[in-house]
Amino acid sequence: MDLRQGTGLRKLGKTADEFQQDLLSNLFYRRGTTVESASARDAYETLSLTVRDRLAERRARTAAAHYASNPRWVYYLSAEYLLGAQLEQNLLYSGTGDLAAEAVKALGFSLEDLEDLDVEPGLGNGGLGRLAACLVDSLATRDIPAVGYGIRYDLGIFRQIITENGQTELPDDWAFHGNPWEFPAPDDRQAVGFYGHTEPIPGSETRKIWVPGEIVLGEPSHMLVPGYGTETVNIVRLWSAKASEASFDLSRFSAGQYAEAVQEAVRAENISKVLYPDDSTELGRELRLKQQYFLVSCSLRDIVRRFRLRNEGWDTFAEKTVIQLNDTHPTIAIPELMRLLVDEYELEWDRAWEITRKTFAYTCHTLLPEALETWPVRMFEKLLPRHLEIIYLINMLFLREVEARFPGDHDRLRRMSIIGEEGERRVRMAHLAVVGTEAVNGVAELHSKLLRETVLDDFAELWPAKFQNVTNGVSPRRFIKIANPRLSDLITEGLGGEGWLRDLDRLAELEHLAGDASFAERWQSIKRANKVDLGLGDPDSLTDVMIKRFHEYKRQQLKLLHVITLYHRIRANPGGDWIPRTILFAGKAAPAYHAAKDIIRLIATVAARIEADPVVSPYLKVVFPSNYNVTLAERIIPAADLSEQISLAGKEASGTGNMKLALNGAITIGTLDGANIEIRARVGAENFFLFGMDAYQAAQTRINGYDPRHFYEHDAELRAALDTLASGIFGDVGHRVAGSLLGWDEYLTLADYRGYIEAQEEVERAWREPARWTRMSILNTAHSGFFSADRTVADYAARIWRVAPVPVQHED
Ligand code: GLS
Repeated sequence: MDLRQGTGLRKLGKTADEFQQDLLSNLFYRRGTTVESASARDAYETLSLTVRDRLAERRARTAAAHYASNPRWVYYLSAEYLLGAQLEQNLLYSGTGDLAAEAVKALGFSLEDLEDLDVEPGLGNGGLGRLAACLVDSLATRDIPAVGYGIRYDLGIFRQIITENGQTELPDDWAFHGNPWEFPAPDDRQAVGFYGHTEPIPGSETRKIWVPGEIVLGEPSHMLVPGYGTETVNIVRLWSAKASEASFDLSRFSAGQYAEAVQEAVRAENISKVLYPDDSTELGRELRLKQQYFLVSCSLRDIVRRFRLRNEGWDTFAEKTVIQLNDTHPTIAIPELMRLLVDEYELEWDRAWEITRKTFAYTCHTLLPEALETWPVRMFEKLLPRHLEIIYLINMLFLREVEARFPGDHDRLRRMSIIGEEGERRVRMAHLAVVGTEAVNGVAELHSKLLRETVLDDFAELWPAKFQNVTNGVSPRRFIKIANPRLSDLITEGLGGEGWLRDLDRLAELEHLAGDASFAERWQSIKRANKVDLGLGDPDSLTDVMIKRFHEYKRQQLKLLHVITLYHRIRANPGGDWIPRTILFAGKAAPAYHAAKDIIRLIATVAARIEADPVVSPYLKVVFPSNYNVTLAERIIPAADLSEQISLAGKEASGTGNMKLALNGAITIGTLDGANIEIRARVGAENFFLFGMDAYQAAQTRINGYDPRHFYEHDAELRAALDTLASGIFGDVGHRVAGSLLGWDEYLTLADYRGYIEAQEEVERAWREPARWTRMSILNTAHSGFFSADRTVADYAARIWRVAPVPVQHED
């Protein structure tokens, strides 16, 4: 199909000359400048537009194909997307990298210069947001009709600066220079209500009228999400809050009350002002709840609008629509869809409930009780009065169902209720999410199992078939092809083509090459070259990386105890045969999470002390680059030898950094937690450094009455490490961290210390045998194919979404 027919549009160029023509034309007509006066930013913007044009053309064909096939759609609702830098990805996916490199030369720039100007939209905190980005990539790659919905925060995750004083946070005005990848779509604007009251409708028991007290506009824009090796281009649609015209108070302005005149408008626009920078913890703030409802209300109206364009009856809605809730953040979508169907479209309650339940699916991303969102009933009542009424009715009918199954079991009713009655009454969003969906999944095998056995056990007993596992995955394009071009080229050569980038299981064929000395030598020299590029330490040292959010359960403090132990050992025997190590920490802590910020500060202080020590510094270097984000991860991961995945078992739902590192040939030292278990099962126990308690032992240790001092008293090296921390040489922060470990040690760090040190000794033994190490590294890559997000999406598509691909035709 030629969509240009009758539009007068020409085909976009395929040759270097034509690409250059397009670039120049964009420079003149869209950027309004000339070759002679083009700045680097002009060149960057122009190149981005030229690449985007090619994707836009595919997008038009995708939309036409979707329209023609009237498929079942996947709508992914997520409060976070960590999309990463766009230029390199879009060059790769549009196949224009070489043309672009040639063409920008004519403007006097290199592609690398321009890539440096490509700012990543930091619209997420960590793993959960990056997972959303990997899944939308794979949805497009698998030709599945899908839209990702999110919020376009003006300020993304804060920029972090690390000094010896720890972490400083600065605002991240990511779109300060504009965002060439985005298309505004003001015509699809939505109005969102908040506050107000409800009024009964005479003669109806279930329908109500909600009269909101505040109206905010949601204005969408979208980013293109191309598939790799296919024609599909899907979109992520992001909502910005805009005040309505009426909220500007002209009379106050005229009277000189400038601040008051815009007060209401500012309040409205604050909704999408900033991403809440917390991860894995509940944040009970009215503005956060407002953000959630804002996302949900705009997105559902958009979904309904798209559905109604086809003039089909509500009977086919759940057939044509599946809405995936990325964690509980968008769970208000359940009562919101009920409200739309019952109040606005006048469906009977039971029919609306049947449709709603069939439409939604919920992914849970945590086991930490403090991360399971609950909202005070009183806050809900004020902000979303109609939704609270709907939740009460859903809850009443649900508890009747439970009562019928388990008559007289009042404790069960109390446990399962959507409303928690202990202390202040609260709405339990995870319960609502389980009750209002057709499928619930965890993100790694252990996580899904623990959900069924602990956090959601009552629900799993009631509805066993509802509970599933879909193990997370990562994008092989971004995390090997783009991040590690040298290794990608070697793999492509070894496998005889690039097919592995769409079928990552094919990496298994590398197993045959693991014993080939010249292949192994090239493998090793690539790792070295990547370390040279990273430039953060001696490229011949063991590069030991712990890159992730800072959280006590992840146990950066355990890694720090290892650092201090090495420090003591080297000082005690300066002439020893020590293996030089570069230990790299990177990651952000939530600004209000003081214990995590203490750990950051302590690491920075210890790093400086080691650096200044002439005895230890030849062997041990601790580096902590600032502002860990997707872009920095893409530089660190290819250079890593050792991947630290040392959370307390039973706490990390999955982890995805663990997958990216293994894929790039880093060997994991880790506990039996999250997806580590599946990584170890695939790469082989002999290619993984295991230590520590498993989740059941950890739980039992707590039950038996854990005493961290016992370990302190019985392990001289551990005692020495903690004494050093507490000695005052690292200031108050050393005291506080040691105090928390010796006082209660929430995450059983001391209990796992000795096992961890022994596993690190095993690491060193393996490192002393380069051939063995390299073989382990190759086998890690070879057996990581399962962790492709393409497989994750295939699992969701087959078992949860039940959707089929819709191929998009090539250009004629
Ligand atoms: C998280 C989990 O903590 C990670 O283990 C998981 O890999 C990720 C994606 O499923 O989700 N949950 C969360 O709130 N932040 C995360 O990164």
